Amino acid sequence: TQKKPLIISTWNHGLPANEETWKQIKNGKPTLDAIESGMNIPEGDPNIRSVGYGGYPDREGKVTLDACIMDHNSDCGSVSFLEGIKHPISVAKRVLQNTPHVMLSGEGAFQFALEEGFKEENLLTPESEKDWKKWLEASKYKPVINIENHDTISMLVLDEAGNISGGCTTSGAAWKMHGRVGDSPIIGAGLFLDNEVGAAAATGLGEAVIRTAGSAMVVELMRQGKSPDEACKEIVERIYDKHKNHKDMEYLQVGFIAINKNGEYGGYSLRSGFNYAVYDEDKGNRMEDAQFKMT
Ligand code: SD4
Repeated sequence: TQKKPLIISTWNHGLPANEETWKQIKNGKPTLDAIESGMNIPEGDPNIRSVGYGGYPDREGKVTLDACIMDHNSDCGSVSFLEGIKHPISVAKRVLQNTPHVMLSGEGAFQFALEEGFKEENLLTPESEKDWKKWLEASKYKPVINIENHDTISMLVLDEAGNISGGCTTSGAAWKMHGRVGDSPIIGAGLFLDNEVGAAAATGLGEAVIRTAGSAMVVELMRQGKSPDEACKEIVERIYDKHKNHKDMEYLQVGFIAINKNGEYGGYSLRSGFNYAVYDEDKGNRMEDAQFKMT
């Protein structure tokens, strides 16, 4: 079986992202550029309310974005709490390539984006503004589980050279506090990889993923010999144990995807309803359902 390349992305919006990334890899584009182009699709789609343009705003009506990208050399770039820029994954890639740093945040990330030639845009669509005004009537923060089968898009790639890279992009939790940063831009939480072992990425309630260093742990479990499925399951079990008496439990959902160096992949979530898009030579681009702990 031909196991390379292999692309795996979270949720339904992973399908068009995988499609574009696959095409670019096959055309010989650098893997990071291919990841960027794939993830730009859900970022730019106003109907995807959990990523980029059209994403749900925070409680002040501001759309603030988190994203990161990481390559096989363990180089990474990340932006958090970024406003006014449609494609945070692209800014994250520039942080990786054009700065001595890993992470830029807020106003500084925005200024950097402008210097890199990105243009300021209003990311709050009329639909999201309407939903925000409706939310304001009660102003209750209660994250929705498996938000319309979207949430964060995380993508992991084993490329034709056998190298591993990945990315993650989101508008974060709807109606979050202004300034809230989730797991998605945090290397080790929303995304982690070690080119000698494999890669993992998360979706769901970022707070729970940060508390447990989720993606980094999945990679370490694979290093110890666990399969991607087993490693994702073990960290989800751990997150459940840590949260079963926690105030977040009521709306807690987390899901992980993982790949290893041998081209094996897997995923696991706390609650049912999590699926991911997988693209390989054998079976093409398709959705697969993750195993889960509870409904
Ligand atoms: C985050 N994992 O920021 C992301 C996506 C999300 O509820 O909105 N979760 O926590």
